[in-house]
Amino acid sequence: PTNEAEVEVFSVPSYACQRRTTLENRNTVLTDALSLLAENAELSAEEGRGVAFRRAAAVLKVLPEPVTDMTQLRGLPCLGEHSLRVIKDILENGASSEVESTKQSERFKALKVLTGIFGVGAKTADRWIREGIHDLQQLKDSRPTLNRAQRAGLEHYDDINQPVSKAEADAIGQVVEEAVAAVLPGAQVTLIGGFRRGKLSGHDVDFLITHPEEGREVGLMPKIVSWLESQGFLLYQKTTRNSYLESEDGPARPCSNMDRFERCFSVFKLSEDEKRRAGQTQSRHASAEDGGRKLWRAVRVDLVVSPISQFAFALLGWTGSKLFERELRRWAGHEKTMSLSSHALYDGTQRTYLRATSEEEIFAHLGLDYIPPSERNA
Ligand code: 8DG
Ligand code: MN
Ligand code: MN
Repeated sequence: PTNEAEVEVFSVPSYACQRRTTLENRNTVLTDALSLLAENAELSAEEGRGVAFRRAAAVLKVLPEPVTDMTQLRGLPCLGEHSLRVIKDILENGASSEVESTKQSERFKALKVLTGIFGVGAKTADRWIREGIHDLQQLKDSRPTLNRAQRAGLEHYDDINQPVSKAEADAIGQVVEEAVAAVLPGAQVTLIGGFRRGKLSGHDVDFLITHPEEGREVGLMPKIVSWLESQGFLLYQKTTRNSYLESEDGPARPCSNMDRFERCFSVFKLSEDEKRRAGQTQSRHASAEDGGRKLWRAVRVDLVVSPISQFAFALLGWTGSKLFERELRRWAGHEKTMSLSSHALYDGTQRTYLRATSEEEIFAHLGLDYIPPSERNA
């Protein structure tokens, strides 16, 4: 649709879960700027501001053309005063002064470097910064007490901060398939997270594991982890019982099989061997040139086990994007009086749990058009 001035005017629904967001983005300059401000807010314990910037960026991601004029943004949802100011600055001056000064700021740079250590969150990074620690050398020199995750994070810092390719994700997928087949034949492995949404690289690789027979998945995670450990694939792992009660809000928790949902945060050792076996690199023999060259890399891998009865909810909940998930839950609560988690969907009006065996059914329960994973890149 066009207005009298022949300026393209776009119409966009307000919840990200009502929109189709592919990886094609005609406004990366603007969305990168807003994402950086979102990241800075999140790292500064300003979650509300972070979400506001994320929502604004997500609206720009679905526009079919690059924005060239502020009038094109009239009537669009989620664009607050602050985000509009940033966009205007970029359209008029080629850059946003706030974004540029944030990028240059010692605090932001330090927060990025320190939270780049696996196991270090914004709170720990902030404490270190207040103690005068701004980079990895200063951190190492100050000999702080680190937990096991942080020690692994520091040791494999460069690898973990290097993006994971789809080929590497697939090679790890083959190893996970092998592990699962060895400890529980019939169990199924599904790639989730960003790679399921079609991303070509990611910060980690995420897998969801289930078994078609309810209950067979109980105790599965420790077996998978033991197998991987015995084969030398794990540089670090921490398995947690599902933190359902602590982490999920609302009543979306069916009381049975609550403790069956387990997750494992790990650092995987991916060697050239696995990549080769996955058919991705030329077959080659070790040579003198390999002397001193590292023939493996560390990769962050997340594993989740769910009972088949909750599989659709887990699949939907772990495919992301994070903003898409947040918006689904907000839609459920605010528009439908329902409560959605990665375990269940509770209907507060009917006071009952709504069953689903597929993501399509969950969208239908929520009164939303089905959005496939490749269009959940909000
Ligand atoms: P990336 O790794 O390529 O950077 O992107 P991603 O795959 O989208 O991000 P992710 O950080 O690996 O998260 C994948 C999904 O998992 C995302 O939708 C959010 C979800 N997720 C967590 N932690 C938790 C949690 O504790 N509970 C639940 N239910 N979901 C979670 O990351
Ligand atoms: Mn991921
Ligand atoms: Mn993850």
